[in-house]
Amino acid sequence: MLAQWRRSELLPPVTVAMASGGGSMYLLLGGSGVGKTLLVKRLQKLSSKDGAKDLGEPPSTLPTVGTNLTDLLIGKKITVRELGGCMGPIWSSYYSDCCCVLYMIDAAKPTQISSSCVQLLSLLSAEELMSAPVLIIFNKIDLPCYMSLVEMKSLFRIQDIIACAKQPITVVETSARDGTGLSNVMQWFHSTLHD
Ligand SMILES: Nc1nc2c(ncn2[C@@H]2O[C@H](COP(=O)(O)OP(=O)(O)OP(=O)(O)O)[C@@H](O)[C@H]2O)c(=O)[nH]1
Ligand SMILES: [Mg+2]
Repeated sequence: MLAQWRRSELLPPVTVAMASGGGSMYLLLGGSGVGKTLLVKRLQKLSSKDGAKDLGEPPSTLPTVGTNLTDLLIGKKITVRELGGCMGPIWSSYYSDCCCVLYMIDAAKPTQISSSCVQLLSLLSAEELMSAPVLIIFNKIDLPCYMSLVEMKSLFRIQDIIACAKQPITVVETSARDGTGLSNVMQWFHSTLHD
C-alpha cells in the first residue's frame, strides 16, 4: 500500500532509453505557483561544483511566462525545461522533445488537486510520453497544512493512476523551500541516466 511505502520504496530503479538523438530534456510541469522555478534553482545549487550543503534562504521567483531552460550537471549535462503553469493549454506541444517528465503538485493546496489530477491523467495518456519515466513531486510539505501521501491516496487516487499508467512512475514529497526530499529528486535523475 502506498500509505505504507517508505521513501526508498517510492524510488524504484528506472533506466531510460533516451529519445533518439540522445537528448536529455526533462520537462517540468505543474500548476501555477506549485514551486517549479524554486525547485530548479535549488537543484542547480545542489548540482553545482561546490555541491552546496547549506541551501541558504530560498531565492525569490517570478511566475514563469513561457518556458525556462536550465542546465544541470547530474553526472552528465541534462536540461530541465520548466513550462509555466499558465502555459497549461499548450504543454503538449513540448512533449515530443523530452525524455522524462517531472510533474509537481502543491500538497498544501487542496483546491488545486482536482485540476492537477486532470492534467496528470492527460499527460500520462499522451502518445509521445508513453515510455517517459514520470516523477510526481508533492511539494510544500514544510507548510503545516500540507496533505500527506496517505491523504493524497484517497483524494488523488494516486495508486489507481500508477497502476493504470504505462510509464514508470515515482512519487516523492519535497519542500523546495527548506530542501527536504530534494536528494530523492537527484536520485531519480541519476536513475534515469545511462552510465
Ligand atoms: N512554503 C513553501 N513555499 C514554496 C515552496 N516551493 C515554492 N514555494 C513558493 O511558492 C511560490 C511560487 O513558486 P514558483 O517556483 O515561482 O512556482 P512555479 O511553479 O514556478 O509557478 P509558475 O512559474 O507561475 O508556473 C514562491 O513564493 C515560492 O517561494 C515550498 O516547498 N514551500
Ligand atoms: Mg515558474
